[in-house]
Amino acid sequence: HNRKFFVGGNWKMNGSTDSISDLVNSFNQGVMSQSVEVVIGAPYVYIPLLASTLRKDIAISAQNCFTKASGAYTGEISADMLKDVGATWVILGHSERRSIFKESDFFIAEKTKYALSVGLKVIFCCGESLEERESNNTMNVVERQLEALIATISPADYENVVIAYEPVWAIGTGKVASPEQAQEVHAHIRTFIKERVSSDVAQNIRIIYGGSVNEKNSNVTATQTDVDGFLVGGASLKPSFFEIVNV
Ligand code: G2H
Repeated sequence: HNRKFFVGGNWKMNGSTDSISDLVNSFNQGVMSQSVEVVIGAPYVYIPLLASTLRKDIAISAQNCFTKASGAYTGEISADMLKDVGATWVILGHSERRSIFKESDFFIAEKTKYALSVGLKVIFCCGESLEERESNNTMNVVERQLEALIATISPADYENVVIAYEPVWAIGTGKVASPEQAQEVHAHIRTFIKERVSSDVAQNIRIIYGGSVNEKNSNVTATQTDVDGFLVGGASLKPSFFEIVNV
């Protein structure tokens, strides 16, 4: 396969003009020692700051967007607006959006479809909770989340999609999934996509792992066959993020 390694940073609702400027300075001096695609997911309001200061070989992502271009949707941000201010990616379906903001599989699929239609690329997140894993429902949950996407976008769209597998029990908890646990679900996702979309899409789509990834635990997981990169939360807010970029 020729899947380019992908490392996304998800800053979540963190940062200030000062702290982000410092981080950008550090990232701008970092050396990328391998062929890798790097994307930073920033809070909406800091996207213009990144667009004007961040090195151009790191792309900018938002962490959410809505399903319409404009209109009477108080408080929402459109994919069109994100593109306008310099984002080229958007993270959709993060478990925090699913659980805290009650976003449904269908809504996330609709957001994905709309974002792709305006030319944004999408990091589509899926993953099970601890309760779901313990009741042996990991694969059912991930399949259900992907099924909504598969029913909504077309096979050609997957070229602009990266799937992030993020087990909820591993998010921000310090409990990283073992390399074997990640590989097992990633392989399952790839097979599911082969069956439900095509072998071509399955072969080419990047499936990245997220959940307590840091510069100390990323190296073994990175070598797993079906792990094509990472989505990094807490550890993307520090200069050492570049150690994961170069894993
Ligand atoms: C999972 C991840 C980034 P963290 O949410 O999306 O965050 O690395 O802090 O667990």
